Amino acid sequence: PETIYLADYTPFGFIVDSVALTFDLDPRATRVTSRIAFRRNPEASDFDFFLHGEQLKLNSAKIDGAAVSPKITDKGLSCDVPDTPFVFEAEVEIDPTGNTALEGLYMSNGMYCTQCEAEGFRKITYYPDRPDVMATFKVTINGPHPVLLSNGNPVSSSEHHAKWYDPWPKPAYLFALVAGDLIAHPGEFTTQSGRKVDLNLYVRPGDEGKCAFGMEALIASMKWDEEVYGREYDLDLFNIVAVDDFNMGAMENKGLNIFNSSAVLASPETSTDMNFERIEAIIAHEYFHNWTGNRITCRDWFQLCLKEGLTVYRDSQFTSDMRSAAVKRISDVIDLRGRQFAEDQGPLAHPVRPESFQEINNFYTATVYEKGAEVIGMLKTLVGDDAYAKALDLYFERHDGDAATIEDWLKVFEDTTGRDLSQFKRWYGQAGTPRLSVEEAWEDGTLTLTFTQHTPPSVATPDPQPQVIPIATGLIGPNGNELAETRILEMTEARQSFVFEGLGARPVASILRGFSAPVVLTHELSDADRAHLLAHDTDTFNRWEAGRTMARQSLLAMITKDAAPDSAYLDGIHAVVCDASLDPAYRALMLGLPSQSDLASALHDQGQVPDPAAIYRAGEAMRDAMAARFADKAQSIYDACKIDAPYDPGAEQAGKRSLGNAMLSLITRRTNGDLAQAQYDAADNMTQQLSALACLIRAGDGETALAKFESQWRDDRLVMDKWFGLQVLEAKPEEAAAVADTLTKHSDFNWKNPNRFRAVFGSLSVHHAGFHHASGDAYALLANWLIKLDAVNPQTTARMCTAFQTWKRYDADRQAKAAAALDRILATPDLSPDTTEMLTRIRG
Ligand code: HT7
Ligand code: ZN
Repeated sequence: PETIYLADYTPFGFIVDSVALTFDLDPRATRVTSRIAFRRNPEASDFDFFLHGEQLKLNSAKIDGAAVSPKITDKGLSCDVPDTPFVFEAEVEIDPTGNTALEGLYMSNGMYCTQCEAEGFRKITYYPDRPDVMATFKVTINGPHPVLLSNGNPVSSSEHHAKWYDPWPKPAYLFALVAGDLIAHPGEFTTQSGRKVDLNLYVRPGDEGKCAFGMEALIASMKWDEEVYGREYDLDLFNIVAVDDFNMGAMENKGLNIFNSSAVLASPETSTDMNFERIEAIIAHEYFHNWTGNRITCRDWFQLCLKEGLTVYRDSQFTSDMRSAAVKRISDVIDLRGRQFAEDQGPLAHPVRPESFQEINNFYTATVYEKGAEVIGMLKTLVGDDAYAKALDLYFERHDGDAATIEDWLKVFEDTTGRDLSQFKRWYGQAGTPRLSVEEAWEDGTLTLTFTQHTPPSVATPDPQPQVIPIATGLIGPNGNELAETRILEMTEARQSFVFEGLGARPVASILRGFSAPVVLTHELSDADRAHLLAHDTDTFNRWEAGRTMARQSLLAMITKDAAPDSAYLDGIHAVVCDASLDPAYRALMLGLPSQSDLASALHDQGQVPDPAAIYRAGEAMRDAMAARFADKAQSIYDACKIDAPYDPGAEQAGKRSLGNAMLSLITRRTNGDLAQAQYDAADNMTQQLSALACLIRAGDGETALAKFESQWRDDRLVMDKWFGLQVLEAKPEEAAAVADTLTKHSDFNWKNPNRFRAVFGSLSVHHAGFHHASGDAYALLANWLIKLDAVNPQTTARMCTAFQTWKRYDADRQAKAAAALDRILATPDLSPDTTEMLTRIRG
């Protein structure tokens, strides 16, 4: 496969003035007729005419009405064209039913839908399928379906016929078409300037009852973007469609967002509180792309973080405003450490803006998205809220309609603040997670903090240079009082000191408040000082972090030294969790432990070989100790979390359910499954039903409830995904692979559906002790299924390969088994380029 480099960017030789497409839909032979107006691009120097096109049957091609015979390869079409403006026309035939890769135009449960990002449009017709080619699209759809949708505003429609026009120039990756027998859940929004926008959420018959929440989330997002970013919606219509077969969460096509049904459909009976929160965030994310991604798009795919990092940052601000900012920040950091830090530590490490790739689909990563968002958060911390707002206003004003770059983005900050951001730019260009350590010196009322930063070299960045690190720091006095306002220490050197003067007694420093930079911090503190922060830190993140650090240190000592669980940690979190004045959701988070893979990563960082079984045992022992420590209060906290009101997915009720369910888990561990069974039987919502079911499985009493659950929910595919996933997640490590294997034989295991495949194998790959079990059974099983899936859906296969990204951390025996699995996949004839690239990088 060809490697593409950022440094090689050149503009396309032609400007596209307009595109007109006609679709004559047929499940096996859809005809796509295109009429594209081109003229030479004055900024280009190469005028060779090449249009991308893959898996297309060309029926005819014309230039200015005269038939031409272009040269066709498996990548596209080229032909001689005039120097003057010209119209290219083509008629191609495509096979939506045969398109199991779910890129381009495909069928899902009898409906037609599209997925064009990143390079799917070339499977629809011949076109310059690159994000810097923007054009207006006119689309005609002919087909025997009640609903025929495309981007923009409707022009006309009659039975079996619809015309659409999108006045906003867009790249082809934002094109969308949907056709089917769908039901609309309507809504309405009036913009701040008084324009009425019609909203619809289209679903398959039977799903009408799961639309209300998505529609409310959309309206809330539209309002928030006006209020916080001054961004107004710009068409008369905004449509969302739910699709069952989808490779990712959702897609921001202009005016016609397409969603994985798991990312939009919700009801209290079938969706958990976490599902509701995720749906709200994804709807917001896709909606926010209308400005950050669509109106201002990316010049090339190396700039992906320009739209994704910013849009993730915006959706996290939205969730913080809609729910609890403290809980959102902690959840985001847990996720970042679990996914992005792992990526940065292994063979897939790459900068937020990569410099080369083979298959762009493999770069929709935690680094581009989540670290990309962290970089924006740091920028805002450094320049301040007002300057951030001014810079964003300038960004929208200066680049509306552009295909922009990270340089453009940073320039608006430089121009509004006068700052030189050349060193800050390293956050975009260097891979790896900086390690930040701090030493303290105390003398005569002066505290000196000396920081050292070091980023481990990687293949992507062999010689990392010091980065700008904003370190939000506070000081907690001996009485637990805050001694000064949080200060942002701006670290730019490899080693740098900061001084706090005029202090009375020696304070405890609260460093990296709010997780102000995506780094691994080492701050040696005495146990008493750490406990002091857990008891008193006014920064909600660092208070939680103190508990988490104590948990990690205790677990590591349990794993490596056979130590007992740290009683100071247990007492510390007991005090916080029993403090009824705190938000229940925050208290529930306090009860979480570092994940087993986080512990493996910490051991690896210390130069040790992690033993997944020992890590698992330590986690179990710690949970037993927690159950014992909370024996006095668990039942009363559980009772206090009961809700005497109809189900509401908002933060307040969700927080209570989260704490109540954490208590249920501790109670079940110490006693038996009776309380869980009672909750299961009484549950009128999925959050409580599913967590009771998990407790029952863990207690060894799950069989009857699992069967009951299956017969209750057999016809609901999203709930059945939970049923499949939970059994793997809750399996004993030695049984996880066998449980997954058995589930693949279930008649409802439709492996071609990405959600169902992920329910089983995504769960297996995050089951740390199960996936890395010494038998190697999980490695072998996943390899078998990845080989099978690759022939059908390379994109989802390639993403699932990340399960193996940490394989070199483990012992020689496990490594040999993982290597054998990887080699077996790599030896598969006709393995897709997507999977080949991922596995070649992972195998190393
Ligand atoms: N911009 C989208 C990313 C995407 C995608 C979505 C669905 C299927 C395939 C896809 N390839 C890339 C989603 C987002 O970040 O909003
Ligand atoms: Zn996005």
